[in-house]
Amino acid sequence: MDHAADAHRTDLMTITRHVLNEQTKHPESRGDFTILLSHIVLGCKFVCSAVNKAGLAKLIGLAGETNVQGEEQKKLDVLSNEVFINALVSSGRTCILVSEEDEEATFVEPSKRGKYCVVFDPLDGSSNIDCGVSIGTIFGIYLIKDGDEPKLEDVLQPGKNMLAAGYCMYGSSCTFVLSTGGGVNGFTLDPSLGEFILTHPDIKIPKKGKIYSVNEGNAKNWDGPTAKYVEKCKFPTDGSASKSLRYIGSMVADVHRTLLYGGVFLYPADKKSPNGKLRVLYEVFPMSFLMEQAGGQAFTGKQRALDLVPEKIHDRSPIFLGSYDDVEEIKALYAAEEQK
Ligand code: AFP
Repeated sequence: MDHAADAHRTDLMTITRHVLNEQTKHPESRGDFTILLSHIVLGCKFVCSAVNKAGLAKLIGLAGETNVQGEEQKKLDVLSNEVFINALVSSGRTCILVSEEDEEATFVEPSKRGKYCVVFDPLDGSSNIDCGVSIGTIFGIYLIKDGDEPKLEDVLQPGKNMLAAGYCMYGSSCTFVLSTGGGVNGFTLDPSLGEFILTHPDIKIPKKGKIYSVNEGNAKNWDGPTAKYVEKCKFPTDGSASKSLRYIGSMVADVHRTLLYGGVFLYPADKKSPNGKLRVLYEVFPMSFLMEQAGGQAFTGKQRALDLVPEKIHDRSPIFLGSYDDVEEIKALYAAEEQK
């Protein structure tokens, strides 16, 4: 038996080890962020297990339906929200939580409060659950601005103030992608160990991609620059090859592919939805943060996405994110439109 090789195989960079390593770069750190993150990771493992068992456990279905035992069943997105709220509150490190599922922000009771604000979508892409398409959890973390008393303004900060952002994708494997502001790392859940292992260190998005990702069914309502860009993807005039279209309709899956393969993901404004569809705090900001950290860009059609200042917790914004050069092209089309 080759013990040396075995030892090497067990020298795994788990997510906890990775975050503890990062923590040593901040001597003033007392480990609060590490504790918060371990609670988020636990929530993701729980949701991953629930998603995997969904068909069997009959977790899928309308909230309020009853199962054979006469117990009330919960929809997966409702269950996931409860999982994350509980995990975040019990970490003792949070003060305000904003969830896609809850109309109002949750202010953590004083005895359990910490200094972090977490914005999250517990199960994004949930309309895809019934057909087994990849779905995910998206989150962003802010530090409370000042003082001890948390206020709504603490979560109405521009995305560039986020300390960390990430997502967990529940797909053919369970993948956790995280940035704490020093690049992007990807971890894959080893189900036999119950641990996320570093499998994609220092992810960098290709500078230019061959894929565009958009719901083309909305094309008749698009503005000029979006329509021109998609036309260029299909019928390039500079002699380059046409881009491929890939659209899952589940943001985590579409953004994950964009991050790894390059290209652009867009959910633009249109005549029916002048602010687009995606939510600023827990969709646009975390994904824009990751894109920039991976060397890409994120643009709203008017400005850098991370410069936006949300007015309300569920605000929406158009978004174009992905490879640096591809987003640069989109920016040029919007700039040309402005000059008309
Ligand atoms: P659901 O959570 O309702 O499935 O919406 C998913 C989502 O918010 C995001 O994950 C997708 O990128 C986007 O909506 C897809 O929207 P369209 O169905 O309008 O293309």
